[in-house]
Formats: sequence, structure tokens, C-alpha cells
Amino acid sequence: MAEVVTRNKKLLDWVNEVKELCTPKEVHWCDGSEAEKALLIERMLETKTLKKLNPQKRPDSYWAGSDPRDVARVEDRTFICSERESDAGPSNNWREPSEMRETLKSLFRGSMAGRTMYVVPFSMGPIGSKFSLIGIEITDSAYVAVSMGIMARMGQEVLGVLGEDGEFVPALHSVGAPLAEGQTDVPWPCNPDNRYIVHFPETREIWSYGSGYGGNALLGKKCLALRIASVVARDEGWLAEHMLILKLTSPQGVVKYVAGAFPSACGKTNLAMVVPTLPGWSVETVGDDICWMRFGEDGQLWAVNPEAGFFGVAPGTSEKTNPNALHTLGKETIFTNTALTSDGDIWWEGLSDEPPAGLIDWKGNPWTKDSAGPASHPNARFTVSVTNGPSIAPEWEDPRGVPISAILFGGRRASLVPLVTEARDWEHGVFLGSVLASETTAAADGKVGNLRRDPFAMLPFCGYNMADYFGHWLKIGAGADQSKLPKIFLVNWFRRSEQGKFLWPGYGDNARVLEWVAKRVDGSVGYQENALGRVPEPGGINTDGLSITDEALEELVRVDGELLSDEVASIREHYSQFGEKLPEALAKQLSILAEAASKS
Ligand code: GTP
Ligand code: SPV
Ligand code: MN
Repeated sequence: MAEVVTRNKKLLDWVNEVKELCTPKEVHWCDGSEAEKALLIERMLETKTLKKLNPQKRPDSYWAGSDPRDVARVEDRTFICSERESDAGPSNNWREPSEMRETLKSLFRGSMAGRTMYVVPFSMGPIGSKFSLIGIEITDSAYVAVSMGIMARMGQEVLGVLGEDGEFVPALHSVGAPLAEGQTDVPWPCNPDNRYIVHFPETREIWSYGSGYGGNALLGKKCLALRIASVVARDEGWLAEHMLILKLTSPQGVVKYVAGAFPSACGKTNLAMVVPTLPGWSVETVGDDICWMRFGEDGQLWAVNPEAGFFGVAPGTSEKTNPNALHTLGKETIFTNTALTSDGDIWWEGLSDEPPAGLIDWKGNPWTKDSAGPASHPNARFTVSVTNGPSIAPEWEDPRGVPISAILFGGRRASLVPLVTEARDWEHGVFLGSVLASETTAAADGKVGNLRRDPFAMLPFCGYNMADYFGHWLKIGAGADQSKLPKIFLVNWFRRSEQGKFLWPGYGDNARVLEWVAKRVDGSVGYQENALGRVPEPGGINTDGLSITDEALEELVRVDGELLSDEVASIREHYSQFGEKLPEALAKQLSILAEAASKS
């Protein structure tokens, strides 16, 4: 491995400071090389953090089983420590910054004893692009260091761009499990009773303690590219969003780029990689989770995927539902909390109809269909480089990004919300985003299946007052050339019949909705208006080759009057938490909806 060099004084000072505070046994500057990755993997095989998968089945791939108490993001342990409480807003946990600093300092004091402290330089966005943000994660987890090397551009090259006086976001992470002299390590060290995922938006700092899992620990992702970046975006006039980005090509070869915000585990990865069931249409992936958008000189909104990897939900992924994902995972992948097969491969619910015999569950115990609980944790995930994917669009890392024609908002709604609804204009679209609701999933700790408001799919990820964020979206639209703004749509793949069955087949058939969206952007297909917005006319959605009844299709775009009245009341309550800060335009949109509801 090459010697990592930086003359960035701020960085050198910070690394020294952290070293003194956390007292690791050694410091390792990550250069991002293959040799380094091999070394770290070797260490993790020794500590049983990783298991090597059968190379005949899945070359260069590994399995990790987390501590069963550390399996997802912890929203109630995530904090936005702005100077003023009102800047964090009612939807974030706030703590007074200096108090929180004291708490963190005492937690981190000696927290890396007996461990290696990895200094991980990373770039969110292509290295050297003027739109990218550089972060330095200091972590005592080799699993995190290797994962960061997959999820972001990582290593010496980033330090080169940082130079002597470049700016970076310091992101300090410890699993919170110091080792005493001679103490043997556990496979997944963590401190589940003492987790803190903390952001200081004004000073652009991240401190994370006690968890080694996903967004709690891979700090470039939700902490930097969403919570901190949303604050930067507000200040600089752009958008940092929890969105997929896809490239849609029609049979005539016309290309459109679409972004989509769906809450965690609600279908972004699946739509970004979708294989259309419609002949002649194709979808390629630009990004599956995070999207940064800003206006180009041409007045269009251009989107960049700041990540370099996928950290995707494993359960439900199959050759039928998402073949592109499966092919992406054929090699060089880390699987966390999936089940293991007897021949050294992985398995999860949905991968095949029948579980293979001889499974070991995600906790490492033998598993059969009679066992309590699933074989794979519902939030089991794969970590893999974007470049492994067969569906990746060639322009995915163009530093200019791709011009967006349509923005989708979607959630899991068993009733009320139609398959697709077009907003009447930008302001109405912002309204639809601001009231987005979805049933909770296993991506975060807590109960699954509860309907909650998750505005713009950003509830857990907005680094400032959500009402100010709504205002920022309105401002972005108001300042733009209206003819070049993306059209906004609300989608719902999850509507159910009275018997509880999904009314829409989803997955590859979602391309039928993308076709309608593309045609609405061109104005080449009509719509009918209801209280929520514009929905397809009968026959508007292409159902060639699909066995779905006309009644089911009608039901899929119907808005029930009674449910809508309940919805209006619930939106009122949702909005009331923002008090005076709620933008007037949104209050106006709500009264328009209330008026329409009273007539329907
Ligand atoms: P995060 O990575 O947590 O932000 O999630 P995501 O939005 O990328 O979600 P993902 O695409 O991984 O989907 C999560 C779950 O939703 C998986 O279990 C999928 O099988 C399921 N899902 C995705 N698309 C559809 C669909 O069209 N219909 C149905 N019924 N389920 C879907
Ligand atoms: C999500 O929960 O939205 C994710 C997974 O994409 S994590 O990186 O853990 O946040
Ligand atoms: Mn996500």
C-alpha cells in the first residue's frame, strides 16, 4: 500500500485530536487500494465479522451477521443539533449543541481502545467535480471502512483534490466497544443501548456512536449526502433528495430522465433497475437512493447521484422482481443479515418460492419453515459497487448530471391514493410531496406497517426545519423557467383490494406508469381530473399483455370521498405541527383539497 499523504492542516489537526480523544491502538489512513481492501477483509475473516461465500457460486463475496440489536437506522437516536431548536423543527430530535458535544466527548473518550482507527477520505459525487462534497470518516470499524470504499469514491485521490486548504465534513464514528488488553473481539461490536447519530448543521459535522449498521455508520450516505447536504442545498439554492434517478428510453429512442422519492424500503432500487414488461421500452439506472439537483445554465433541473454503490434491501429481490439487481450481486458483494445456504451461498425470503434445505438464519442458527421468524432479517442488505450493475446508464457519473423531466413521489398506501396522479403544477406537486404518507418498514427500528406522514420521503433525513424545507421547494419552483420544470407525479404501487391483495402487479409493470408519465410530459396523452389531481383516463395506461380487469384499473385510479375527508383532517393535523412556519401556498393547497373533498 502506498503511503497516504496530506498536508491539509485542518485534517491533520482533527485526526490528532480524535486520536487523543479515542486512544486507538493504531491509526490507518485509507488509500482506497485493492491491497488495502484485501487486508481489511483478511482482518474481518479473523474476527469472524465476515464469512467468505463459496467462490464458485459468488466470487469475491462475503456475508456478515450483525448483532441482533443493531439491524437498522435508529430514528429516535438521530439528532439535529442546530443552534436554535426551531431550525431543527418539530420532526427532528433536537439537543442543545454544547450539551451534546459534552455528551459525545465523554462517550468517545477512550472508545477506540484496542482497535485500529481508520481515516477514510471520501467524495460524494465524482472526485474533483465542483458539485461534490468531500467528507472524512474516522471509524474504528473495518466493516465500515470497506463499505465506504464501495458506497463512495474513497482514498488517496480524494486527499489529492482536498489539497492543503480544501474543506471537508468531519464524520467521526465509533462502534462504542473499546477492547481491554487481551480481550477477544466479537464479530459485530456495537453499543446498542447507547446509540447517538448526531449532526451539527451549522458547523457541518457528524458524530455517530454505538452502531455499525447502514445509515447509522456509513456516514457519507444519509448523514452527509442528505442531512448535512440538505442544509448546504438550502443555503446554496439546490436540492438534496432521497430519490432514485432513472433513464427511460421509448421504443422511438426518445430519452427522459425521471427522479423518484419513495420512503425507505418502498421501491426506489426496484424502480431504478426495472426491466419494463412493455416491449421496446428500456430503463437504465443513474442512482437508487440519493439525488442532488440543481439548475443548469439551460434552465433545466440536472441531477447527480452522489454515491458509487448500492446498499439495497435483499428480501423480495428475485429473478422475477428485479433481475438487474440479482445480476449486480453475482460477485464482489457484501451481504449483511441474509440467511446462508448449506453450500456457502446466501438466501432470503422471496429469492425463491421454496427455501432450500439446510439454511442457517441471519443470526447463525439452523432454520426451517417451522422456525420462529424469517431466515433473513427484513432489513438485510447488499453492498455492491454501482459499476457491477448491468443496468447502469453510461452517463451515470457525468459531473453535469442528467436533466430531469419528471419527479415521482410514492409511498405504501393500501387505500385512497391512486396508482398515478399528476400534479396540476409545481406548487400542487410540492403540496403532494409535503403530505406524502407511507406504511413504516423494517429500514428503521420500530413497528412495521404504521401509516405515517413522510414528507418527500425525507422525514428521517431533512437536516433542518421541515416547513422551511417545503418553503425551499416552493422557492426553487417560483424562481424557475416554468416550461422547463419537471412535472410532478404521485404514485402508489401498493393499493390493496378489500381482500388485502395488491391491485397492481408492480415491479416490471411499473414501466406502464412510466410510459404514461413520459406521455404526459410530452402532452401526448390525456387525463381526467379528480380531487387529488390528474389521473389516467380509461384506457390511458397501456395494459397490453397484462391480465388485469377493467374494474381493478378503475379502482386503481378512484379516489374515495369518505377516505378523502379523513385524509384532509389528517393533513390538517400534520400541518398544524409547523405552526406559523407552514408556507401560505401549502395552506392554500390544503383548502383547495378540502373544498374538492367536500364536493366528492
Ligand atoms: P431504501 O434502500 O431503504 O431507501 O429502499 P428502496 O426505496 O430502494 O426500496 P426497495 O426498492 O429496496 O424495495 C423495498 C421492498 O419493496 C422490497 O421488498 C421490494 O420487493 C418491495 N417492492 C418494490 N417495488 C415493488 C412493487 O412495485 N410492488 C410491490 N408489491 N412491492 C415492491
Ligand atoms: C434507508 O433506510 O432509506 C436506506 C438504508 O437507504 S440506510 O442506508 O440504512 O439508511
Ligand atoms: Mn434510502
